Amino acid sequence: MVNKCFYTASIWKNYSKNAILAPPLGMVYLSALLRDKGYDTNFIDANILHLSKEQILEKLHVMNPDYVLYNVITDNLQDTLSWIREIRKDYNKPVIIGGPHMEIYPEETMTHECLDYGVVGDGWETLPELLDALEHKKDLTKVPGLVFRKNDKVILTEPRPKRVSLEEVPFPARDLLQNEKYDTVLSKARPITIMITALGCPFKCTYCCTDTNLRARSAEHIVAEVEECINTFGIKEIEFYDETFTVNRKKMNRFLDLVEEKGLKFYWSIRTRVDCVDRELLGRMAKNGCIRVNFGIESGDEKVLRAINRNMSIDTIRKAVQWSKEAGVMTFGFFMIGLPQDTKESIEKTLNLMLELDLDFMQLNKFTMLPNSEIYEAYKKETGKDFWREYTLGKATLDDLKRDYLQITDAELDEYLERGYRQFYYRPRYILKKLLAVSSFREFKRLASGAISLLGSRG
Ligand code: B12
Ligand code: SF4
Repeated sequence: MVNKCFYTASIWKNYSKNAILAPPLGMVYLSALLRDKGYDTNFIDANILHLSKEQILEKLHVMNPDYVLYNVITDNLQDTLSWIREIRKDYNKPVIIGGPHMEIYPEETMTHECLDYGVVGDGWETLPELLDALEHKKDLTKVPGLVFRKNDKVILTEPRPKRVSLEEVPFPARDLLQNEKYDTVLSKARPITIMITALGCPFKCTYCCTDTNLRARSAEHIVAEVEECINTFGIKEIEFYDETFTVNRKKMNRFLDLVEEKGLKFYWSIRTRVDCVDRELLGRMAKNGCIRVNFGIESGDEKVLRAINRNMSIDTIRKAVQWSKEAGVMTFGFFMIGLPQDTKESIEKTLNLMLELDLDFMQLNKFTMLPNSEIYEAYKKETGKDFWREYTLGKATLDDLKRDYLQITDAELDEYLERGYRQFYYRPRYILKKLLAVSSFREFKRLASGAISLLGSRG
């Protein structure tokens, strides 16, 4: 489910129905790792299979696992907990939880009695060590990166260093997935998959909570996974989901050399920053199957960009988009409104830039402070408020999240958001361009459903 605090109620309602249906990579990575270590592992993507609670329980009773594992991100914590509580009523085996949220509020999360063990941070070493300790009744306090309850006390062990790279673990267990079910409204060919070529990002934008320690894979290792996707799973399109795919130019050249040498035919898309591309690179990417570049543009106001530590000029943004168009690569821009430095004027600049760039697609979010980001830490210090802690403890819901640092109301932000989407996607020139570019009825249907998902009526 996509979270409503980032969108208006109507956009959220429609978007969450039509959201990107991406395989849960972290979980299939861990499944592959455990299988490699001799554990009998299975994985259910209840979301993609649209399973009801009863259907999940049915599957659990057939599989009969000793432990049930869940991934949690901050946004879906409350939903995940309520599912776990429901499932435990009928399948009461120990629950292990992990994911980005556990790194931020491990002890608070573990106060929920439906959880037994939490893996804090990287799971690569902690999860197998936890299972081994449970199997052999070893002392859990000796396992770094763990949180658990003992005699009603929450115990957090020493931190686990982040040292394992994605080259040291097996490729994700895509054989456990129904790959043909994954899709995005923008995909050109199915089946699709997603891939991560690096963990972390070397930049330090103040609103972001990504690990600043980049653990990147070599071009050879990435291409080996691409080959497995194509040859073993019949994948036709890959979305590279790491935040700054093109950050290392030398590696990009090697990656493209290998794709060329091996004659790999697949569509792909990436996410990156406008200051990490150039004309030549984009041209080569397009020749080798890249169909879309997703740029984090964020704001149309240089003052705001500087304040959030994104030191890039509007001109750099314009150039990156222009070069992509020249190369024949589709452009997707991410924008945010409601940053602490935003004013009505800066938001207007953002909406104007969005239109001026004439991107192929855009996503406009209401800025939401993420725990562990520089902005949130400063807000906490200044106000003494820690909303996400209260939320983790179950004492607040997402509806209690207030943007009290802004002179603009939430209702006004919603209006900007609705206007932004309407102005962008309802431009007659835009609609005509998109319709002319459609090559099949399937593509038309997808385009229409994508538009509807973004533009549904107020809910
Ligand atoms: C791919 C991706 C997506 C994809 C697909 C998600 C999916 N189905 O996997 C899409 C585009 C759908 C997506 C959407 C969103 N995402 Co996202 N996404 C990512 C991204 C880039 C990669 C995730 C990944 O596969 N990582 C690789 C694996 C190996 O790492 P991992 O998942 O962290 O798992 C490791 C540990 O956490 C741990 N672990 C994880 N799960 C478990 C479970 C158990 C049982 C155990 C023991 C251990 C464990 O072990 C793993 C190995 O070390 C991350 C950033 C990143 N680089 O990780 C953001 C990230 C997870 N997303 C994030 C956010 C905020 C969102 C959105 C809310 C954005 C939005 N505005 O809508 C939505 C929410 C969607 C939802 N409700 O699920 C945040 C979450 C922050 C947080 N505090 O929780 C992240 C961390 C990015 C960031 N830094 O801001 N996302
Ligand atoms: S916002 Fe993007 S570029 Fe900035 S630190 Fe986060 S991942 Fe890196």
